[in-house]
Amino acid sequence: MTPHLLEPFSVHIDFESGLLSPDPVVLVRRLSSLAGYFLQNADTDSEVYSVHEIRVPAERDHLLSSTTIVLPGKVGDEYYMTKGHFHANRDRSEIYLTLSGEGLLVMALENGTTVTKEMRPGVVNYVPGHWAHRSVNTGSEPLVFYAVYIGDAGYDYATIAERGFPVVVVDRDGGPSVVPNPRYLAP
Ligand code: S6P
Ligand code: ZN
Repeated sequence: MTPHLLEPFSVHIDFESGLLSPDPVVLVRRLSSLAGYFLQNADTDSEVYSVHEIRVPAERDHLLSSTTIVLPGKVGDEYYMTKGHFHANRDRSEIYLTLSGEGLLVMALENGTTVTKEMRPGVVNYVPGHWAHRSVNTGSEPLVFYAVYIGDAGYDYATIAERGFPVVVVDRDGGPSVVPNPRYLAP
């Protein structure tokens, strides 16, 4: 397919809030849309995170990018986090640049191998293809990061929804601890 020929454009990102202007596509995830992702059930429908995506066609020749704002909070002792996904086109890689807040980026291969990296302002995390990725806010302020990914990366949420991640990030004595996920279904 011939890629769309776009006009060059610019977007402003507020590094503190993660908000974009002009006119991003905004997706808000609340606890009700994350049922089954946390070990415990939530008794509210609070917002957990939002994604603010720059409008570009989802094609191989373009770079999609977005900010994600993960709010501070916990369900039980588990920190607020994104759903997490593999890319539908598994080999598509991605870059995360943290703009504010602090957290952990949990990455896992389908065979269960897991790597966890710190997210803090100024840190670039490289997520190679084939690694599922989930961002966890371990701080008391919003975790804000900018992600850039190959336009046709796509999303496979189903594998994580069914199997979970091999580890979960929980509050132990006031700080984050990465522990095995008792509900993980190994391949
Ligand atoms: C897209 C990229 C991010 C996430 C966002 C929300 O490839 O990894 O923009 O979509 O951080 O996470 P999730 O797992 O709900 O899509
Ligand atoms: Zn991704």
